[in-house]
Amino acid sequence: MAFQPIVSVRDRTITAYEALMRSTDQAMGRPDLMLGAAERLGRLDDLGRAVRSAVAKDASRAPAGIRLFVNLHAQDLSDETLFDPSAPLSQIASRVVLEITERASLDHITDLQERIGRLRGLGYRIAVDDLGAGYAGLSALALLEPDVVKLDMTIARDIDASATRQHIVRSMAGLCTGMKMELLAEGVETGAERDTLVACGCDVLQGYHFGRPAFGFESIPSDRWGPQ
Ligand code: G
Ligand code: MN
Repeated sequence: MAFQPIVSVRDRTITAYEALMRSTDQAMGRPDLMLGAAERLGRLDDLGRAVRSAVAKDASRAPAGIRLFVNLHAQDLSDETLFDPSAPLSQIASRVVLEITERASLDHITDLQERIGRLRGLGYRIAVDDLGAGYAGLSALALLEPDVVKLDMTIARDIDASATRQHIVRSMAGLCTGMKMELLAEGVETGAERDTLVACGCDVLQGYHFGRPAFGFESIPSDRWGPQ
């Protein structure tokens, strides 16, 4: 697994890392290629279990008190091992935020809300990933009542030059405050994007500007935080 930092700009601290699967196999260079192969081979459950075990193992090396964000495939929600209290990741559930992407179809999952409730019962928190990229964005909020909302990186891109996207983030920040959800913007690549997002009320950020996914828990270069 590679890990990418998630930061609070106001506090100038790393609050979490997102775990991202990586393969050394040239043909499997990107997660979507690995997921596609697993899907074709009928082995999505095996891949999901391997990812969750690997994260649980790496977590012992993560800085204390730091949360870990772990991506779920929609099909993982139908795998009983995800809900097993003795599974490796369940042991550290209180430190884990499970990301559910609205791009993955959640429609065909029976008892979705009951399943999410069971995950919360184990201590997991829930994030909606890539909000704003798919077709069902806001309905995913109503369906999952997530603890964390991750705005798709298309929202952050050049936001300093887009009054419209600034309005969207301000509105989302208000909505998230009202619903007691944490708002996070992904794909932050420049200082201008960082400063604009913070000014719009989104202080928890992730992106190449702060750190690329790396094999290990890397720190943030001190020049990335911007003006005090
Ligand atoms: O779907 P999800 O949000 O989990 O995808 C995260 C992906 O985005 C990872 O593969 C990661 O390498 C990539 N990523 C992370 N930060 C940035 C960024 O600042 N810019 C771009 N273009 N990609 C990023
Ligand atoms: Mn993600």
